[in-house]
Amino acid sequence: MFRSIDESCHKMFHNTSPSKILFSFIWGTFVCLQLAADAASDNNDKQQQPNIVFILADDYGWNDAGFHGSKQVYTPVLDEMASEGLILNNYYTLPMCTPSRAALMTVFQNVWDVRRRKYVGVVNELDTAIEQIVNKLQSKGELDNTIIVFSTDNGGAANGFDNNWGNNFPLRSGKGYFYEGGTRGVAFVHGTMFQNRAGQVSTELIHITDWLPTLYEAAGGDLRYVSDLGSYSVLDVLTGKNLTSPRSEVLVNLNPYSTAKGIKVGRYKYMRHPEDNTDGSYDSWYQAPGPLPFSNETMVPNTTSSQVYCGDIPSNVNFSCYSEKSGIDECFYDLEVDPCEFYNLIDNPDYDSERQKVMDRLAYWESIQVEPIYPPVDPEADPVNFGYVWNPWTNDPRIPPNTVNSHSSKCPGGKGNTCDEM
Ligand SMILES: [Ca+2]
Repeated sequence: MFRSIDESCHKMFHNTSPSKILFSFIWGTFVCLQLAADAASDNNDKQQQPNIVFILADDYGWNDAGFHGSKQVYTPVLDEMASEGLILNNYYTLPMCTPSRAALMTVFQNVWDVRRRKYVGVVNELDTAIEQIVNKLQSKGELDNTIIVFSTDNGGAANGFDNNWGNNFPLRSGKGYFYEGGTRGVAFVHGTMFQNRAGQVSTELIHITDWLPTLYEAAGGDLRYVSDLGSYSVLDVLTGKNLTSPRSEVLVNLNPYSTAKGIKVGRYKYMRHPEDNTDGSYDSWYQAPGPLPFSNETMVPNTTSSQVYCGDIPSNVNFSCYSEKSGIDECFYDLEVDPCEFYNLIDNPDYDSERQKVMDRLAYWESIQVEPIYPPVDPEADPVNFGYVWNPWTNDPRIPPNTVNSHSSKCPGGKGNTCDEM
């Protein structure tokens, strides 16, 4: 893994201009991209542009980081970087799409422990790999001119879902669901550009789609070129220039092939069929299995402001996402007072007007929704025709050139199989 960084990104560390982005997909391989040629051409004063290292961790759970108070996962490097940088505590990803349905497993507690321990071990390897990236940047004198972004791609797959043992506790549910455990993600930024906010925790709303304009601006790009994406540059929030996020809402999902939908507007969140295409059996709260901690390692001492506290799971409330009034599986939460989604307010008349505002925003997004392109399965695309390599195979105008729509055969409407490759 380390060698591949060294080889593929050799140029990055020996050339200080223009800015480059290192995308690091942690469970996979490292890819180094020269992105900012456009940004460079916008930038007439030729000031030195930053390197950008974007670390996207797969299915990384809210409760799988020391800086969120995990007593089980040992991430000293991430914790140190997060404490030197700015923790993004109101950050949303997508829930991702339909995972394969595995039969419900009936296993004993010690099997859970073993699997959770394996997961924790992988996270610790991730932590070590990131230390190597940072050390390499430092040894090349590039660290001061580097922006490091750490983000999960969706919530952790908890309690055996997707055969995985991430953890989002106390957030509800996890990957594949619209609940907070599936969408509220782990993230921080690190770098001298953010030194005015070093050691702080941001509660401003940020979405994973905001990285493109944000990093484009950070690299000196002109935002007019990326203004029509439905996303926002939050660079001023990260640098401290303007602490108010331009974003006020997050569209969680609008599944055009079902009635599943979700939106968060300000402090309120509405969902209909938040289980989306899953079988709905992982919609609860899952404590990290096994002892706390697994080892004698010294955990990060003070993470009060970046943790979510909800107390014990209430025993006397109705957890279902269901409206008696409408007879529909729908729910409405006030995340500011109820970040763990215990109390469904969908039928509470005190929230009628707030709920209507949220529904109006959802209706707006539905009105401008574009039909997704899911061409029928084309056997000509089979890699067997191209020496077992995915390759462009068609001039179909619906498919952008030089793309490989490897998902089309697996995700026609998201039913059934997994289409989550990262
Ligand atoms: Ca993922």
